[in-house]
Parts: sequence; C-alpha cells; structure tokens
Amino acid sequence: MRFIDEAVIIVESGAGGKGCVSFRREKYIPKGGPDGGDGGKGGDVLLKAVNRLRTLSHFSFRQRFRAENGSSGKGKNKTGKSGKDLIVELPAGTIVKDAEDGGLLKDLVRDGDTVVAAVGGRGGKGNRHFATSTHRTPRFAQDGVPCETLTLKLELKLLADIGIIGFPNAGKSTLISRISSARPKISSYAFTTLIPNLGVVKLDPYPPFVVADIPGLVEGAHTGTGLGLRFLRHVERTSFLIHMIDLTTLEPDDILKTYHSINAELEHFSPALSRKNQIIILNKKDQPGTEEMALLFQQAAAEINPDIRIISALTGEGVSSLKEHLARLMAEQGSSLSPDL
Ligand SMILES: Nc1nc2c(ncn2[C@@H]2O[C@H](COP(=O)(O)OP(=O)(O)OP(=O)(O)O)[C@@H](O)[C@H]2O)c(=O)[nH]1
Ligand SMILES: [Mg+2]
Repeated sequence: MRFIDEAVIIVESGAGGKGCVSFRREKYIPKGGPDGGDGGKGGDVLLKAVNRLRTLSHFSFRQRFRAENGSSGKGKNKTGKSGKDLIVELPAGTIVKDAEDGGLLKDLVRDGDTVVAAVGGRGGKGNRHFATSTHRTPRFAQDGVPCETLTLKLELKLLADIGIIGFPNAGKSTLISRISSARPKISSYAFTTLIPNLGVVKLDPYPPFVVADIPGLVEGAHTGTGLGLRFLRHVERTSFLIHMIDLTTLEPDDILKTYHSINAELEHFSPALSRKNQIIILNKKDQPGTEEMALLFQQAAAEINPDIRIISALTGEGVSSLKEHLARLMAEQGSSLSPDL
C-alpha cells in the first residue's frame, strides 16, 4: 500500500427537505386547515478515526463525500424522511483542518474519535406552521436549509511512543528490525527508508509500545535537501526520541558535529520537537576504531545529554539491554497508545 499522509477532500452535507403545502381534504370536511408536513433534515458528514486504516491513500481514489438530502414534507402533517448521515473513515492520528483558512477542526487521535464535519440542513417548515387566525390558508411553505460544503485538509501524524531519527545509513531501520516486529528494507545506501515504519516492541513483563523509524535527515533538510523535514511530523506525538549516530562517520576534531546538525534540523521543524528528550545511540561499535570515537563523544556530550548507549545493531551487541531500557522508560511514562497492539 502506498504511504500517503496528506489529502484534501470535499464534504457536503445533505440539504434539508422542503416543507409541504397541503390542505386537509377529507369526506365531509370540505375545507380543512393546512396540513403540510415539514421537510426532513439533511444528513451530516462525519469523519471517524479507525485503527484499521494506516494511511490516507484511499482518498486518492475518492475525494468527494456527500450525505443524503432530507425528503420533502408531505400532506397529513407527515414530516419528510431525514437524509442518512455519511461516515467517512480515516486512520487514527489524522488532523482535520479547514483547507481554506487552515483552522483546526479536530485532531482524531484515537480509534472511534468522530467529528461532524458538515451539518445537514434543517428541513423547511410545512404550511401548517404559517396559519394564523387571519390567514387560515397559507399557500406557502419553507424551503429546507441548503447543504453545507467544506474543503478539508487531512494530515496524518502517526501514533508512536518513540521515534528514531538520525542521518541516512545510521542503522535506524536495522535497530527497529531488531527490537520490534517491523521488517523494513535495510541497505548500505542513503535514503533506503522512504516512508515511516512502525514496529511494535514486546518485552515481558512490560506493556508493549510502538517505535517509528523515519527516513534519514541530512544537514539542510529544512531547505528541502534529501527528503526534507516532512516526515518529522510523524514523531511529533512520541514520548521521546532515539537519536541514532553512526560511530564510523564521526570526526574526532568535531565529534558532536552530526549530533548538532540533526538537532538544528529538529529546531527548524519545531522547537517543541527539539526539546523532546533524546536517548543517544552510538551505533556500529563492531567496526574498528569506533571505541575511541565513542569515548570522545561521551566526554564531549556528557553535560548536554548523558543518556548515551553504545551498540551494534548489526551484531546485536547492547541491543537487548537497550530494549529493556526503552521498555522500562515507557512503562514509567505509560504508553499513550491503545493497549490492543
Ligand atoms: N557494521 C555495522 N553495520 C551496520 C550496523 N547497523 C546497520 N549497519 C549497516 O548500515 C547500513 C544502513 O543501515 P540501515 O538500517 O538501512 O540505516 P538507516 O539509518 O535506516 O538508513 P536510511 O533508511 O537510509 O535512513 C546497512 O548496510 C546496515 O547493514 C552496525 O551496527 N554495524
Ligand atoms: Mg532506514
């Protein structure tokens, strides 16, 4: 399935049904009063978050959603049938905005969260409402309220507890494939990962949690270099980040360079995201010469962020204790996600 995390849709509620003009005509009652029923209400368009959907890709095929109109009122005071509501399903984590002014309509975070996006028109009043003591035979009724049409921008922000960020090739996907159920593509060229991968991490006796591996960032990503920063929004809802660093790429003279440049990109994207707690993971410790780099890095970074772990995602060294560390941190904070993982 294609990963699509943005879509524009048009929603249209049903119009209210017309009120009816009618007079009571029965045997032996030659001139009955007005008995035109009201029009039925138009259907609403509702947007509903469901866990079953993972992307917005189904909106590439259909962008217009219209609820049913209300039926017209009828004689004998019969109210017209209400139009059926239309429920449009989208993945949990979708933010719904007005496409014109960008105003937030609702953040549909959890399975079952619902918002009425377009309200159905009220039905028009039948002529019976317009009879007065001086005007007993009103020959008019009200029209229903017309439908409401809105253009909505949908933005998916994945739901994950922990996000893995770092340069391309740092080993992010290798790590997620080691600690979770996810099996992303792993390769020695940059930008192997083109869409975010979610993996569920299970480790008894801790509650399960979700880790997101997003495409690599590069210096200048905020100006569009590489894949840009757009995938960062998928780690905005996380509790904390794993900042993954490839030990073999560090320069001893400027050991924190890559670390700072990734953080600068985060800051460009959102200061709030750059303030999120990070665990620094120095990866590829199986490679020669990396021990010295790790030491230099630890010394330089000790005051900024002492939560540093050294692993080899490839051989698995240090990975199980890291997994336990993550599980414990998550258990302390409590996963914000649904328990049915
Ligand atoms: N020697 C060694 N190689 C590793 C280690 N972890 C990952 N690699 C290799 O590094 C390369 C990149 O790994 P990926 O997991 O695809 O890296 P990534 O960070 O997901 O890269 P992008 O998806 O491009 O951002 C692959 O060839 C991996 O086999 C490690 O601990 N040691
Ligand atoms: Mg990858």
